[in-house]
Amino acid sequence: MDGGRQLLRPLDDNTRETDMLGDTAIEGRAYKRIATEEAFCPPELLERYRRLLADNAVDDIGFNGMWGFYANSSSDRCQFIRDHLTDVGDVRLSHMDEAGIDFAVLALTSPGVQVMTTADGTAFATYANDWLADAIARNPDRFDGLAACAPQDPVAAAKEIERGVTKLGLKGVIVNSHIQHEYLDDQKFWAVFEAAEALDVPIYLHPNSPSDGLIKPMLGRGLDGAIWGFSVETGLHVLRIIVAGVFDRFPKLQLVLGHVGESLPFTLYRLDYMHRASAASGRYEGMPALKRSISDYLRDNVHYTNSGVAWDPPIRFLQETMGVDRVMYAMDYPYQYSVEEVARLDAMTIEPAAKKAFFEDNARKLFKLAI
Ligand code: 1DF
Ligand code: MN
Repeated sequence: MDGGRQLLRPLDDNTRETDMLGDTAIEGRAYKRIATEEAFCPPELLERYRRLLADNAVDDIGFNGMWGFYANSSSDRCQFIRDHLTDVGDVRLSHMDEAGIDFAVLALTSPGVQVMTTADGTAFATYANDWLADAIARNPDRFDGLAACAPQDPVAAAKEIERGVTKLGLKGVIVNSHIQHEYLDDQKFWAVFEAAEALDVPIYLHPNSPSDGLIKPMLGRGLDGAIWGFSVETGLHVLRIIVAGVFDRFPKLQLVLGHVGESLPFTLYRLDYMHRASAASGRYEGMPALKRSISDYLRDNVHYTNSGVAWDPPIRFLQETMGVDRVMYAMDYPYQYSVEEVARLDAMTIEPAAKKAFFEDNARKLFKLAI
């Protein structure tokens, strides 16, 4: 029994009739729609993944499972993903038009170059950023993008971030979570944070499959992917970064988390309580006392997108806990291309100003978009 109250259910609850669809023209709309977690893949990357898989060259259970599927399966889903990841031209633009997406911030699909050798990853990041800059130059009124980098060589990664931002005009950095089972809280990677903070651009900490130490119990029930494992991996990654004291060292640094904060906002109270208790007791060498609480860093050093979640209760909760000015729209194209989800989000029960902040203003400000 629900005590007479109508309980909220995802998917079916706020399904609206198709008359909600079709609000795609910009004229007369109260806001532009800027989508901020939109994946692409140069055909050459797909080829590289196929070769790495055939050679069994990557020591990463998650990569081999995920890209063994996406690169080679003939299922409709995989065909669709491959065709649309590699297109940054007419088909993508027509899908954006169909869904009423005015502008997309593009990022190299997960795990990008992070599974390659250090030399190959460093070289490929440069290639991918040039490829992306070309795509943006062909449609500058529709696309901007984030710079890929290979944190395997943190100093080279920092240089590529600088080139991407200052020479190519890219608007931030994409890191697809773990780097060959290592995490950015390790000080050897901090040149990446230093570059992003100095250039005043955000780092989108996008999911990857869980690292080998984390993935095994997820595999037997298919829970390693975007359904759940991605959030466990990426939520863990951002907590490692916070707990290590990265934001005490880089107080102006901004990260972006998708998927309504990879479920972390719901646990804020307990994170703060237990962090305070554990840090004060000196229980863990790797958990030093910090200047502020975990929720402070999550509120002041992280922006959020709804990517993959077209449901207003968690989005409203995120706005309530993190601030209306920190929550942005993302579709997660082509992994979750859904015109109907745009209508659901248009119909959210939030103030018009908060809706405009969500769809348009926050992304423009954070990524310093010229549109
Ligand atoms: C999936 C989703 C795969 C996302 C991704 O990278 C990815 C998926 C290979 O649905 O399997 O980036 N995503 O961001 O939601
Ligand atoms: Mn994504």
